[in-house]
Amino acid sequence: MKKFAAVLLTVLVVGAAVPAMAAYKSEYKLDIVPSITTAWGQGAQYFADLVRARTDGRVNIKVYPNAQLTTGKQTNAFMMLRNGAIDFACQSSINWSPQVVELNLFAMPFFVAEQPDRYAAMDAITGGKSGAMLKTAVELKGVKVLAYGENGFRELTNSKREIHTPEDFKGLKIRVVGSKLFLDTYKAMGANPIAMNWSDTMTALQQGVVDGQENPINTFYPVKVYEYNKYMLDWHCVIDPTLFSVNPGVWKSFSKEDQIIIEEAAKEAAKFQTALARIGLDDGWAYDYLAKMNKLPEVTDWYKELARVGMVVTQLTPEQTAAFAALAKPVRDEWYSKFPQIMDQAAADMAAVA
Ligand code: X2X
Repeated sequence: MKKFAAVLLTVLVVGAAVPAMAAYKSEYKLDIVPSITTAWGQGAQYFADLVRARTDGRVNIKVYPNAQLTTGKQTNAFMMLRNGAIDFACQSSINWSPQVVELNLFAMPFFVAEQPDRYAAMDAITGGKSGAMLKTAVELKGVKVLAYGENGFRELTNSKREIHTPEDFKGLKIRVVGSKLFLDTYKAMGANPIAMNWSDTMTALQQGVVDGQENPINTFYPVKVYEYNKYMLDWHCVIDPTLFSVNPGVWKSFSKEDQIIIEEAAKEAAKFQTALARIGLDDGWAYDYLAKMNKLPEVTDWYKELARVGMVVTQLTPEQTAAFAALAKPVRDEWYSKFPQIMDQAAADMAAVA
């Protein structure tokens, strides 16, 4: 009886100290675009698993792959997350760039790629002042950001030929995400870009509606793009981070304790995802990091693996890259004027580690 009274007292005291909180949902929906088997998907799943384990199941996040929650319309994800139709997301900067113009920064052609160490440059942005400014830009539009993960540097694949010069681009129909900057860039470089959802892309490649697509190796390899596209241009033209994020109302409904757990889990999962996105491409820390976690993926040497599945990988000389960059320059100049402060800060952040 004494014990019961003590418990009751604790409940009353603790109850009085904690403001009334909305009940937790039985499931929180997390949106991603590609399959679970990608680095992107693995990182998102790891986040959900960490949160479930560390909250003793209080916060049950379910990952919905293949853009199920947006019925394929990946560029609607930001609006749906903001209005609460989606609770959590791990989303590419590209898919949010129609709503948050500053996120186009990562898709500026060769902006990150032209740095001496492209991965260090990326980390300098996401971990630096410009990354904080971008986070603020997203939050002002109504979505809470938990961490930056990574989809990766985007390489171009096609079914027709090796590409060395803009001339080789002529007439190639390239699927791009529904983002104006991608359409502008590919047009300027001489290709024929077609905006399309990722969910429709495999069929389009299969039926020859498009000749090619651009995505990180980690994202296109699991869905076997190499069965339709033999050629890959390894030019690292642009990169996209992912943003681990949550609807602000959902966020506020969590206890302080759970918020701390969720934020920490997002940071760890984002790092895991980034390692998976880079392993075999940037062999430094990613390999050691994943080995230590006992989570090395099957493929740890992408160039060997792409050759094994029959892809011809083309790398450009600096002069050849410069020819593409020169054509894309007017596009970069035009888009720079839409968010010059963040561009300047990102350039400074990258220069500091160059
Ligand atoms: O649609 C794409 O190309 C993908 C999967 O990379 C994104 O969602 C940005």
